[in-house]
Amino acid sequence: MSFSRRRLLALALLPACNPSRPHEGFLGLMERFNAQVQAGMFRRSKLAPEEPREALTDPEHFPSYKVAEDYPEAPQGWTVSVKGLVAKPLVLSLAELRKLPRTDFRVRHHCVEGWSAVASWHGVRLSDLGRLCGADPRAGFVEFRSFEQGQPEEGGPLVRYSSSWDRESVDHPQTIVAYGKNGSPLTREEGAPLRLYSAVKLGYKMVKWVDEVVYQPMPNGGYWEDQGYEWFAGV
Ligand SMILES: Nc1nc2c(c(=O)[nH]1)N[C@H]1C(S)=C(S)[C@@H](COP(=O)(O)O)O[C@H]1N2
Ligand SMILES: [Mo]
Repeated sequence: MSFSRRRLLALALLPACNPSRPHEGFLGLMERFNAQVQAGMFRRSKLAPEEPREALTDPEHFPSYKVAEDYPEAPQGWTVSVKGLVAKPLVLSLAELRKLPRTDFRVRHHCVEGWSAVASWHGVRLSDLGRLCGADPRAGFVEFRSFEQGQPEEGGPLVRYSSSWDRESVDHPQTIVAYGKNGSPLTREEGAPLRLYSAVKLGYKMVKWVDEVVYQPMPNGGYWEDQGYEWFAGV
């Protein structure tokens, strides 16, 4: 889908949504229809183009996002757990993740706010993690949870940043849990120690500061999805 069309979709959905119940009513119906159309057009084997080295965005000009007041710091002894509808739940340290097969790609990032930028990313394919933990084929969705917390409504409760994904996009060869960017370990701003990165979704689906990956039979929303952002958000 072209960038302008994606932006149109987002714009068409956002302002008209009732923020308290963004996925109900006619727009909710349209969004479910949209998600199905997008899922139907999605091809697991279709790779996003690799960008040439010259296309790399000066890292200083690659924006950095957060919903907490400060960029969160990983707790002592941080691990990521991979669980839910799986045969063998996993709890992995960064050192253990680094021992798993590594995937690298250089692709363009698209934020719903209209900017795009290029970086290279490396980490472990979700499809490899899914095989390692014996993820059940009935788990059609995966929720990624962050240890970062934000406050969607002023004065309201703190909630963890999260996003739930369709399994096909999770198992795409260009979807990884990344521990490095542009050849170096992630910085705190970039989501250290671990973040989701993918060539097939808009920026807000790629959860930074991840500590839980949960295979599920049903989808959930997410930090921005619950505020009216499109759920499928394919690129
Ligand atoms: N935990 C967390 N993950 C997040 C966000 C966030 O605010 N908190 N912002 C999202 C958005 S909107 C984008 S565009 C990308 C930006 O990644 P970057 O900050 O490394 O550029 O992270 C996504 N993941
Ligand atoms: Mo974004």
